[in-house]
Amino acid sequence: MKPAIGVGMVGYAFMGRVHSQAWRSVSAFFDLPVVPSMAALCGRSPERTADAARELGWAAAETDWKQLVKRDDVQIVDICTPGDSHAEIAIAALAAGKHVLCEKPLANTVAEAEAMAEAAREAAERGVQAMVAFNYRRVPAIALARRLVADGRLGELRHVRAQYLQDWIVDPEFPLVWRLRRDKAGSGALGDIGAHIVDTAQFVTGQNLTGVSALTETFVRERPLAEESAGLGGESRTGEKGTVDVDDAALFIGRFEGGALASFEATRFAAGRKNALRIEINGSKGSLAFDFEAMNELWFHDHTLDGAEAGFRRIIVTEPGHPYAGAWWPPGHGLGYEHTFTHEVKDFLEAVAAGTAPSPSFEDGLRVQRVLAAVEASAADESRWTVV
Ligand code: 4PW
Repeated sequence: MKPAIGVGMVGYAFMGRVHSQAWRSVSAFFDLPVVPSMAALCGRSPERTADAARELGWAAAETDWKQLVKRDDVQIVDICTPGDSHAEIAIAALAAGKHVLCEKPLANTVAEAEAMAEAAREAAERGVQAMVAFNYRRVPAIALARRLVADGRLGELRHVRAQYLQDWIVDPEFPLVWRLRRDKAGSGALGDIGAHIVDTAQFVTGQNLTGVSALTETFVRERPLAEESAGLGGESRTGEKGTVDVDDAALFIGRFEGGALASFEATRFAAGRKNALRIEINGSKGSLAFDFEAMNELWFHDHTLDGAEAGFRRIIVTEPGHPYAGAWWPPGHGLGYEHTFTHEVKDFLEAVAAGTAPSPSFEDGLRVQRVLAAVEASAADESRWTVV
């Protein structure tokens, strides 16, 4: 019998549901040194939390996260709340000796993220681990892309082109859900989806951004108010209107440590694009391209081949030798969005069991937070805009 490790999760909306699916399924597909036991789910409403716990497979329900982090049957705290509560919960959980998995972006401000990274450093000395949930790192094709870059197959990196395109708020009558409120989410498209492409680009290249220059815009400045809990579906409206105080879109350019030039575009106004997290990288020896809307595919061009034969070829990333893929279905039987979270908790559990630092760390989350803050500062600085 493998030892069990108790998990307590805070939040049960979209992210809570997909994390629950990961905790439920991970042991069935991966041979892990520990088996997660879904000890307790925490939410504010007693009835709704109890219903969600039953539906999602949690043994108990709590209505106060401070109680959750004290429970003896909880060794891991999984934070699936909006960004405004990440710092408080994560720091308290780490202080209580619980390993922490925290949704992205790590926090709503650099100051909060710094405090979290500090708490994680201190906890690591006591053998307590912390990880930020940038799930797209665990798309097999993205992990393969990183491997190709690390193996030198792209040579010197020249260009990184990253986009995250969605369209769920094109309608001006779509309500002011928490992801569109600065007090809850910290920023708009920038923190919610821009954070993912910054992390993905830094992960795949193995390099950090050294600077950015940015442009942001809020296209729809007033929207119907929504109930606090409303998510991507815009479930409820209250009838009144409120001001949108975050960006609808963020565009920025940047430079990587190794000299590659980068462009980033994060928007929820790309009509027709549903969840198009895309990255293309061009190097001296080759290029690669990925689009989450075809998440089982990675395009690779080997520029060292004879020009007559070279060209982008499509790799179906479902072979046993590909990252994560071998644990699932026979080649060609693709994976979906939820698998990235199963891979995330698999890697996290392995690190916790081995007593090693999981990746991405809170330090990595802080690094992304600094990029987001730099984008906002650059966008606010109109003196850098050249009028034509
Ligand atoms: O993390 C992101 C979310 O906050 C997700 O990957 C997609 O965009 C789905 O919801 C938002």
